Formats: sequence, structure tokens, C-alpha cells
Amino acid sequence: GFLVNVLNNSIFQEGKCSTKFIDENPDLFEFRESKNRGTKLLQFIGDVVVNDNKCNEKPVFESIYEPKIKQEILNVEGSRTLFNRLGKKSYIEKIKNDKKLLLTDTTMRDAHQSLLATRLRTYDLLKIAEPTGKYMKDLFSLELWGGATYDVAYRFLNESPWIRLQKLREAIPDIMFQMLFRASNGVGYKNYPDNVIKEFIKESANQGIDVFRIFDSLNWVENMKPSIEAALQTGKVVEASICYTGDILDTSKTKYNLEYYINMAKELESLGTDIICIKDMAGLLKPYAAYSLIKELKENVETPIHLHTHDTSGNGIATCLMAAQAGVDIIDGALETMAGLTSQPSINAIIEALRHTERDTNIDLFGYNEIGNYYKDLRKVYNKFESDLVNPCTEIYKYEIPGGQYTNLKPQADSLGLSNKFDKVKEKYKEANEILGDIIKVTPSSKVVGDLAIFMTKNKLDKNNIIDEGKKLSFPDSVVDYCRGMIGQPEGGIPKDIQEIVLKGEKAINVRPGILIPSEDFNKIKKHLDYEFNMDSNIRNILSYILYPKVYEDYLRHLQDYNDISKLESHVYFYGLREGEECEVEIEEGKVLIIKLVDIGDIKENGHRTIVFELNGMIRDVEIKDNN
Ligand code: 3PY
Ligand code: ZN
Repeated sequence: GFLVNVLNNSIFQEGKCSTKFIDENPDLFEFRESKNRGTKLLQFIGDVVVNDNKCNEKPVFESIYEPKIKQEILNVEGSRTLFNRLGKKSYIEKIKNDKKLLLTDTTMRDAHQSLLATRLRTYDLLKIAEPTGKYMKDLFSLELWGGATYDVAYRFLNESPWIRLQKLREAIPDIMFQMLFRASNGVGYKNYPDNVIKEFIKESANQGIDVFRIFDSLNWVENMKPSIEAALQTGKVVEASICYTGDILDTSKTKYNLEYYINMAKELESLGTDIICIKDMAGLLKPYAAYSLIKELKENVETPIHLHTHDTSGNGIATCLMAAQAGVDIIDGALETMAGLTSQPSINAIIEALRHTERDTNIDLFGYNEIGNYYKDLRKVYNKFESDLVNPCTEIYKYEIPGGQYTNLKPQADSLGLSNKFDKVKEKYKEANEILGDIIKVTPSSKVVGDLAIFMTKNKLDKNNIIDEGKKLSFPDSVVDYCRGMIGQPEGGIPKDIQEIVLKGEKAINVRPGILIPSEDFNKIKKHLDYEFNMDSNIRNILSYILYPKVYEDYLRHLQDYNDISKLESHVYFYGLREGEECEVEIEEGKVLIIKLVDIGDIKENGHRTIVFELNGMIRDVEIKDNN
């Protein structure tokens, strides 16, 4: 019906589209829909109540802590203000010369990606944005964008990551914003054309990103070059990363040794990166290895070093302290109520451990604790996304599974009917890594290894029979892509035996995939979106469609069906309402809807249920199709 509507619309026929449908600001098109706003929210809640049927599982929580603002400790110049005052060159010089350890807080990105399946909604981030902006000014940066947050925002939260960035930027003007960028894989899982990568970085900088942490999932520097170049052109801070794997202290392992890392650092330095990041995505960097690595890097490169690790083994704080001792410039941590295990080590603990030492950060924890209390309560709302990992595990050293993937692999195995085989899957992960050539494992190369591990478990394959048995089998897409060279070239190359079995005669490439992938035609995509969705799409809409065509179209359809659900509290968004329960929704400043669920009707012959609500005291029925 929508297409007919568009064609019958005389404004459309004149070629002027006045009904704008812009995801970056859903409010802009609400004038068209204003009468329906309440009804659409009722429809959304009704649909969650009927079809997700989760309101009985709604976690019990009283209220969420509201941080106090204590004026006297707020007189600090934020890192962004400092950056703008000094200019990039002096700012980077200052980072190098400062004795005090600088910190990045990852709570708004990696911490919830690793602990809560990336599910924190913009609504909840905005609630804490003002205190964050006031209390965390002494940070080097807030990591709050990129990685999996982009995809998950659209796919599972029905919200725009761009709006998240814009709103956080407005609320937190003084602190540097950092994003994680997967080089030619962007914020996706495959190589994109160079023009997409360039445009994405440019627009992210326009929308408020100050620090670009760029990594390649195989540590293939060739694949990082276009991103590094594009990021340098924005004038923002570029942090090229070295993904850490293996164990430099183990002299029996010769591939990823100290020399390997030092060489890569020199190469990144020669490309002009402002900072070098050691990205220890699986938490494999042991404390004494951190000491040697940082010490050697400091002796071999001029560029400041930023350490990122995960606390999966329980050794995270020790690693950070040894790195601090060896002279690392910046370290990542997460607020203690969002830290530990597969997340980052506690930033509070790092701060306290260094107090009264020469690397003292001088940070007053009062504000950090206030904000931490907020997340502590908030986690209860997100309880269903917590992983069942409750203790530290040193077995990570053996399996080398990244933090985010570790908590994901079990549900992935469960959903494939391998629920009692998780131990087996982990063993297979290790074996799959060897078969694929002992590679760096981080999104998306970690997915290749994970997919092969699951495939091997299901098909009872091991490293001895995979070459024979594999001839008859078609391998998972990600494994085929890897063997075709479409993710890039791993250190030492792709083992020829597995490559042949997987490709079955198809040719592999060994140049950078970006050279072969044709440029994306932005105009063509704009026309498609404008026509299909009656919108005047901008570059952000176009980029989102290119990265995730289906997910993005579903998001736009959801926006058409339910309008803007971003102002619902998260317990209502995830679980709906119980009978008799009430919620308030501030749809615009000063305009509050009070919604109460009165009754869930029985299923009718047409498969629908009548859901009775009270909207600002008036009875309103909505018809919801029961899909169960
Ligand atoms: C991501 O790419 O999302 C990561 O967090 C990698 O560590
Ligand atoms: Zn990480």
C-alpha cells in the first residue's frame, strides 16, 4: 500500500518531496504523524506484550540511581577543549611528556559490548551523559561508538547510531570521543569499497568523533592504509592498532614474537599515525609480557602508546600496572560496575593503584562512583543480556577467544543444538585457528575461526580428517571468504591445503580486496531510499544502507510502523507493560504521555487480540496480531 500512496501523492509527482523521513531526526517528520504518535507507541507496546510475551520476566528493580553533581571538583579542562586549544601536534607532545597516566573509559562501548551483548540503549546513555561530561573530563577519551554498537543499534534496538552520536556530542562537549573502526571492514564484517570507508570516516568526524582507533583483523597493514589516510585527512587523532595474540614470553612460539610487534609499530609510525594502540582483544597480554612489550616499543618508536586489554583471565589490572611501569601513555578501563571478566579492567582500581606514585592520575573518584552507581542499577534492567560467565578464566590463554566473542559463542553453539558441547567448541576453536594458519582473531577474522569451529563440531571434523572429509562439504561463507583472500592476507599466508579444499577450484586473490571492489554509487542508493521510503536521504542514511541493507530497511520500516520508540524507558522497550502497570513517555520537551496497560484480550478468530490501554486517562484500544 505504501508504494501506491507515494505514487498518488501529488507532491511526489511534482518531484518535490516535502514529507521528509529522516532517521537522523525522526521528530522532523512527526508533523505528518503527530495525531498518531500516541497510537503508534501503544501499538509498539502492545506488540511487545503480545508477541514477545516477556512481561512476566521483567526484572525487579526499584529505581535507577541519579548521580549527584558536586560543583567544587568540576574545574578541569576537558581533553577536547585542550586538544582544540593546543592543536594536534602540541597535544600529542603533551601526552608523551606527561608523567601522569592518561585513561580512556570504555563503558559506553566495549564494556557493554563485552558484558551485555552491546544492548545499552541511547535513552540510558543520554540519562548519564551530563554527569559523565562533568565528572570525567580528566580522561583522554570516552570510547562510545563503533565496533558492534553500530549494527546492534539498528538490528536490535531500532535506533540510529548516528542520532546516538549527535545527542551524546551535544550533551558532552568537552571530552574526546573515540570510536573503534575495523579498517576496510568499517563497522561491518566484510571489506567495503574504498569510497565507502573514506566517506564513513569523514562523516563520523563531522558528527563528533575525535579519535579513530583503526585495526585490521589480520594485522595486515596494507588493509589499514586507506582508513589511516582518510582519518589523517580529517585532522582528528588517529590511533592505528596492533592486535595482540599469542604470548611473547613463550619462546617456543615464533610467529607473533616481540620482533613482529616492534616491526608493525614501526610500519604504523611510518604511515603517520598519531598514537599506536596495543589492542589486546582477548586479554592475552600477561603482566610481564606487557612490561617487555611496552618497554621495547618505547625504545623503538616515538609515537605515544595506548593499551587496550580485557580482564577475562583476571590478570587485567596487573597487566595495566606493568604497562604503566614500563611507560605506556594511555590505558583503557571501564567503570568498576561495568568492568572485569570479558570487559575492561576497572578504571577505579587503576586510578587507586597508581595514587601517590609517579604515574598518579590525580582523579577524584567521587564522580566516577556516582556514575558507577547509575550503571550498577541499570544493569538490572539489562539482566537478560548478561552472559553466564561469572568467574575469571585463565583458559582464555589457551583458546585465544576475544572478549566479545567468548560470551557470544556459547549462545551461538546453543542455538545450533550444541548446548552441551561448549567445551568441545572451544577445543575446536583452537584447532580451527591452527588449520587456518594461526591467525589474529578479532572481528571479522574471529568469526571465521568461530564458524569453522562450530562447523567442525557439527561435522565431527579434526585437523587430521578435515582435508579428506572437507572435499565433500561446503564450508561456511565466512571461511570461504577468508580462503578467497577477501578478508586480507594473514601473517605467513593462508595454508594452501585448507584453501584448496574450501575453494574447490575457485581462485583466491592476494591483493588488497579494496582494489578490486567497485566503488559504491551513492546517488543510486539515494534514489532507491528516497523512492522506497519517501525520504530525502542524507549521507548517513546512504552509508547505513550500504553497510547493512536489510537491517537498515527493516529499521526504516519499523520507524514507519511505530514511529520513534527512543523515548520509551528500557524496561518498557524490552518487556512491555504488565496489566495495571503505567509508564511515562516524554515525547517532546514538556509533552508527557502517561500510558497504562489495562487489559490483554483473548485471541479472536482473526488471530488478533484487543489490548486496552489508558492514554493520559482516556481509554484506547489497539488491535494486535498474535504471531505465536
Ligand atoms: C569489535 O570489532 O567490535 C571489537 O570489539 C574487536 O575487539
Ligand atoms: Zn576490546
